[in-house]
Amino acid sequence: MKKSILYLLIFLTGVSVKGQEDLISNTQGRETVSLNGTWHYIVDPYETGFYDYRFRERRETDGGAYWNKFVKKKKTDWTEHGYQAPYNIKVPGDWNSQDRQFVYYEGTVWYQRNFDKPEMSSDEDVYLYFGAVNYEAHVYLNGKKLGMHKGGFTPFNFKVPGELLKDKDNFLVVRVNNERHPEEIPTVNTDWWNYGGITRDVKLVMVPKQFIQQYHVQLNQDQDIIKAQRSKKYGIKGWVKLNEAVTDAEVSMEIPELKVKKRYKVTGDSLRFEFDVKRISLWSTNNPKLYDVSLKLNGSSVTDKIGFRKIEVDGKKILLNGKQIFLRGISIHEEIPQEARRANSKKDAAQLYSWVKELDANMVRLAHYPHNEYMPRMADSLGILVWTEIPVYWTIDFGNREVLKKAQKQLREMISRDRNRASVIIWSVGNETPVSETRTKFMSTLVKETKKSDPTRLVSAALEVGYNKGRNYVDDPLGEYTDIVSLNEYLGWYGGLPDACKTAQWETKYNKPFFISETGAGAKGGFHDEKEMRFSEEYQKWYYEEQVAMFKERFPDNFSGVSPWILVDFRSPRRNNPDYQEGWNRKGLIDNKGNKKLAFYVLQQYYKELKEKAGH
Ligand code: GCB
Repeated sequence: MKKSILYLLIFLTGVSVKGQEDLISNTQGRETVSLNGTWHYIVDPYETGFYDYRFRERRETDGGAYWNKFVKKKKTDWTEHGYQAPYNIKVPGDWNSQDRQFVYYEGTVWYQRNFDKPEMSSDEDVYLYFGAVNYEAHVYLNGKKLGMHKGGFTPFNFKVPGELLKDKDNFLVVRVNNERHPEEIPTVNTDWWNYGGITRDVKLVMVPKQFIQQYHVQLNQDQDIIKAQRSKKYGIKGWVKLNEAVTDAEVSMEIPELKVKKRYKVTGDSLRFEFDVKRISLWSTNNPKLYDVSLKLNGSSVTDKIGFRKIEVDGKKILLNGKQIFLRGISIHEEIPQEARRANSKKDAAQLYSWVKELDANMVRLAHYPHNEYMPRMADSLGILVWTEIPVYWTIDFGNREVLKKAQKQLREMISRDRNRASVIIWSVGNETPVSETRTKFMSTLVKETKKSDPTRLVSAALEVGYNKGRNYVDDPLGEYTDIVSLNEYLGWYGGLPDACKTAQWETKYNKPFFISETGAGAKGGFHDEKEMRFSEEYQKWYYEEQVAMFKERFPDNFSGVSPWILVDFRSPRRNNPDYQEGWNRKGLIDNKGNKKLAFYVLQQYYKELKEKAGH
């Protein structure tokens, strides 16, 4: 073997690579059959389909169990459940927006549909893949339970045992429950709507018995990117994880545009690789260049589009490809306000990003949970930087080890799904968690785990600001662990009036980039009055004017970006002012009918100026 090849190729057995072990990443680059469309449902607030009249779990073959199909053979046969029109429900989609009876519903709904066996060869397996189900999903096929998943915003899949799959009319049932619990993530208390249902795509994924389950292909983040640009020699580094251990198999990787064609021998269930290439057009906000990448195990392939970039912190600055970047951000909930529903499609993502682009933002904070995979994918192709986070929000049960495990699982699922997205530059481990020793231990464990699992990005968390007589400071001990110090501030809304910004002092004890992960004020779209009038568009405009002036004049030199709260009004059961809110958080720069409020233009102006100055 040539020395250069030896250098390029490190094949190791049993290398432990970090990911959510059983998740199949990048289903968009694989052979799939969609199970989206019209399903049937049963609303089951008493969970009769799951428990018998003694409230014991029903046995698998129990005819009263809602996962079992009832076939009437003679007149005397009877049942007390069934799936048929007009009990139709759209998948993907939250149930709340599909029928008035569901608006506030929190409980169990059973979903059902039939499907035929997809065309596949005898050496293939089928997996059932769910983009997300909020919150708890129990999945049954032809009367057998395939598995259970908790966590409303991350994907999961179950292998379908070959013997279970029939050629025609496979009877698929999902028991979905969206009740809130103190020991779950998020916990009982949030400032967003608890949309229930199968909220994201469902598909069958056909893969060979042995296949590439996950992979990571990215620039070696240890290299000096300026030097690499000068010498036109870039290191690419990553790993491949297989669904099971193999002996003496071959993994190949191709990036045709970069003339990369590599072959690796693999024994075990993973391999790491590292090689150099000449001339890469680096991915950036100005140049969202994506390369076709294909990975093959024994001839069966998964394909992706990957951008290569380096994101790092240098003292007080954030650098993208070695150049300082200011994050002109905007926070987003995964909602289409005009229809008071969860966003769930490519079209919805395009709608949200068209507003982001109009604002001249270069970054989004996808709050407060991982959004649909369409969001980071589209950000990749639009050149928008992404902050994505897990719903460790407010008062999680930090002392509970089981809760920590649930947070770690959601974190792994988020990272496993999105680690190949160049746009994703920040993993966030939570939002406004109240400072205590127990909480800091919990949160710092998540930060450390994130860094171990993916050292190619920055890690943060939205912290709270301490106010003391005009002096605003950040001394949350979690700031020791994060790469950038981010905080949510509402000076002029929750505290004082907007002109308090004129004299506010800002300090942080951390010599790290300083990021405002939220700032905002409420305004009902179309309501005009004097600027002192709360909830008027004028008040919100005033708030933004004062905030922007403060950013320009009074912020510390490590100020590296801001993602105001929030792009559009969103539903929240906590917001019950009958004149202005009626169940909506009104801090959107765009109202729930899609109309821009006055403050939109203040932020837009600020971002235009910043863009002109920076040239990107
Ligand atoms: C916050 C929270 C966010 C709320 C927002 C508000 O600090 O992080 O989830 O929606 O304030 O509107 O009060």
